[in-house]
Parts: sequence; C-alpha cells; structure tokens
Amino acid sequence: MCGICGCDATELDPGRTSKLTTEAPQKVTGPVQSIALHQDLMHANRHQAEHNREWFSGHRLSAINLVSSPGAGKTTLLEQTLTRLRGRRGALVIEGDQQTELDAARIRATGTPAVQIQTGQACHLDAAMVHRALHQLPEMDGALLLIENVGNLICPAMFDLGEKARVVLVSVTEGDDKPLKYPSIFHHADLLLITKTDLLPHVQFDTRNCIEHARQIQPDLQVLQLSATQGDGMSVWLNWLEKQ
Ligand SMILES: Nc1nc2c(ncn2[C@@H]2O[C@H](COP(=O)(O)OP(=O)(O)OP(=O)(O)O)[C@@H](O)[C@H]2O)c(=O)[nH]1
Ligand SMILES: [Mg+2]
Repeated sequence: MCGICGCDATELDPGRTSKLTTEAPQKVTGPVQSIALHQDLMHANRHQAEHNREWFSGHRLSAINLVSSPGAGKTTLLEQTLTRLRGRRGALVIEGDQQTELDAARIRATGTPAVQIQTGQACHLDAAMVHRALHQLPEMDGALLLIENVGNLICPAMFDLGEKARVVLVSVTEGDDKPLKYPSIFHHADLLLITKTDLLPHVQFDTRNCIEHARQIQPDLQVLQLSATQGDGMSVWLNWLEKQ
C-alpha cells in the first residue's frame, strides 16, 4: 500500500462518501503504526469483498475486474465488447477513476447502465466502493458486471473486490517488461490481455517476452491478444467472457 499517494485514505468505513478529493494525503509516521493500519484496512476489505461475492452469487452476476496502467485501453475494450454483446447478454459497468465521469459517459453511450466512482486521492477501487456502486445500478440478475479499475498497475493488485475473475491489460506501447516490474498484479490475475496489437509494427514490443515474463510469475496464466479498435482477437475475448 502506498501511504505517500494517500491510498490508505480510502473509505473502507461504509459511513463515508466516495469522493475523497478534499482529503490531504496521509504521511506514514512510523513502521509499527503503518503495519497496524494496513492489516486493519486489508481485513476490512476482505470482509467486504466476501459480502460482495455473496451479492454477486445471489444475483448470478459474473463480476470481472479490469486492471491496467492508465490508457492501456480498458474503456475502449469495454465499448467494443458492450456493442458486440448488445441484445445477446445483459451487462452492467462500474467505472473507477480519480476524477471525472468521462469513462462512464462513454459506456452509457453504448446503452449500458454505468456508475462512475471518483476515488479522489485513492489510486484503486476497494470492495466498499464497489458495494455502494452496486446499489446505484439497476437490478439485472444473470448479467455480466464489468468493473474498470483505476489506471494503476500497483495498488489495485491488493484489493479484492469480490470479483470472479481479474483481467490485466498490457498494451504494446507500454513495453514487454511490465510483468517483471509490477509482478503482484500478474500474480493475482486470471487473464493477461495484450492490447493495441495493431500498433505492433510501430513499436518495440516482444510479445513472446511479455508472455514469458508473466508466466514466470504465474505459470498457468491464460493470455489473449487483441486490437479493440481493429477488432482482431475480439471474438476470442468474447468467448472467454462467456465462459465466465
Ligand atoms: N491503436 C489502438 N489504440 C487504442 C486501442 N485501444 C485503445 N486505444 C487508444 O488508447 C487510448 C486510451 O484508451 P482508453 O480505452 O481510454 O484507455 P483506458 O485504459 O480506459 O484509460 P484510463 O481509464 O485513463 O486508465 C485512446 O486514445 C484509445 O483510442 C487499440 O486497440 N488500438
Ligand atoms: Mg478508462
């Protein structure tokens, strides 16, 4: 957990509101205090994540948590996915960003109900934020629930949202070394999605290296490659989603 950026100021206390924009980042004052807070927060998050899991199961929602660096193509992938699923499968979306409703507006333009969580100082979604967002979405039993996490390859790794599957996106413009540099998020992933493959002719990105690095962390990690803008690989991705 990065106390410097204020992610320990997230509201795991259900009585607080989602917007944290007015709170100053918390300074770590000493190792003993920091560890105690961390354990408390993670325990509260695990508890809330279990509750979310029960909710998902009770409503037959398949919850998928999409994580990546900023700009790896999460919202574009969702737009293209939802457009293709229209009329075939009900879907709901929870969007996470530090500020703005921009991504939720893009999702709503596809005709899909979406709630935007603005995390303020926090650099990840936590289970309590997702729980509150669920209450703002229409009831749609049996739907796919797609959760776009805050663009960040570090902190979202630590926060179970109660999801069924976690998908890590790495775009070819980021470099194939990302699994080596940010291993935690790959350790907890169910699928690695290599995105923007249409740009491969223009960038230095060794796909085989990227996959090898990721499988050093998690040998059974599934991998798919796609270009959301060109459509390559989208049908395999949709099949994977259907299986969830
Ligand atoms: N060439 C190409 N560009 C893409 C592709 N997918 C997304 N982009 C572009 O990448 C940029 C970022 O895409 P977004 O979908 O907003 O990325 P994001 O991960 O949702 O970004 P944050 O929510 O800010 O973390 C946009 O300019 C997209 O048009 C793709 O498959 N190919
Ligand atoms: Mg986005």
